[in-house]
Amino acid sequence: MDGYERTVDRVRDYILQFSLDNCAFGNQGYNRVLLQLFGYMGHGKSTLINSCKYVLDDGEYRIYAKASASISSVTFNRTAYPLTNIITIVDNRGCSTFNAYETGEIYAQLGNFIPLNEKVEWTNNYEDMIDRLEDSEMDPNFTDVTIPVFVYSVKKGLAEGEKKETKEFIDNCRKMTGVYPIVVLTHKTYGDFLQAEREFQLMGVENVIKIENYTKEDHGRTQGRHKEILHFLYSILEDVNFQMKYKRNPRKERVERKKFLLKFLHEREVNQNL
Ligand SMILES: Nc1nc2c(ncn2[C@@H]2O[C@H](COP(=O)(O)OP(=O)(O)OP(=O)(O)O)[C@@H](O)[C@H]2O)c(=O)[nH]1
Ligand SMILES: [Mg+2]
Repeated sequence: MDGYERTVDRVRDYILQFSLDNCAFGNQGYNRVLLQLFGYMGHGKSTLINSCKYVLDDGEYRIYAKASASISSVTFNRTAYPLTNIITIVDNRGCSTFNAYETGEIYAQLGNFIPLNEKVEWTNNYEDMIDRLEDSEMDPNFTDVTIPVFVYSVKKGLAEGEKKETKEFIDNCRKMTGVYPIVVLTHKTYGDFLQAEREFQLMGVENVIKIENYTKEDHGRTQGRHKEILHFLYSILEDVNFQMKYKRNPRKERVERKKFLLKFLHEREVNQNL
């Protein structure tokens, strides 16, 4: 076994065996790490899930999350895929833009106010949203450490209009979850990933991962691609370890998130009626 294989196997084992119980103060009431994907349509969210499964399972390439080249959305449901006993990755419907319809829904998802495995609708209806928030109190979820993951293909490059909405969105994701989203740049050999990385760093993003996904058409294992995917998951767990070094209060965090969300929805409603 050469040095590379040893490293890959070691990192994979670390990820597979990761447990929140081993964090500085134990699990503090959390029992799952939830990687919540979002991004524009067709940028490689579903494909990223298949890449993660491929690398972690170390078997045949299988399609778990349906992915294809299309000008319209492929994914409409928010589906959860367990990667390990602790880590679950959640596919999402792609946004066409990041306006208040889409972002409101995503903030609610990030705060765990919306159940998993349901169809995602972008709605601007204030009463509907408030109803759903109230429903979520029936069975409140405050046991997930949620990590937002923004998937962006470098094929296109960020347009000026997109930069502004993306920056605002990234800031709000942080308010909603306490962490900056991790940015995963896909199609890295199809555009200027250095430029894209810089733009996201200027928006405050601390962790930008550059990958070339394994796809249905091209999934011949390469050392570089394996390492990139493992690095993505490993760096998330590093971040989780860091956050869990401090005392947390899951119930209180949920209340803070709810306040933020209610304020956002209220402001959105007011602006709409101007
Ligand atoms: N070459 C290459 N192709 C990719 C990469 N990531 C995704 N693709 C391809 O891009 C197309 C769209 O990928 P999806 O994973 O369906 O994108 P999505 O973000 O899930 O799209 P929606 O569900 O519609 O929002 C598919 O044909 C993928 O095979 C990548 O890193 N490199
Ligand atoms: Mg998809």
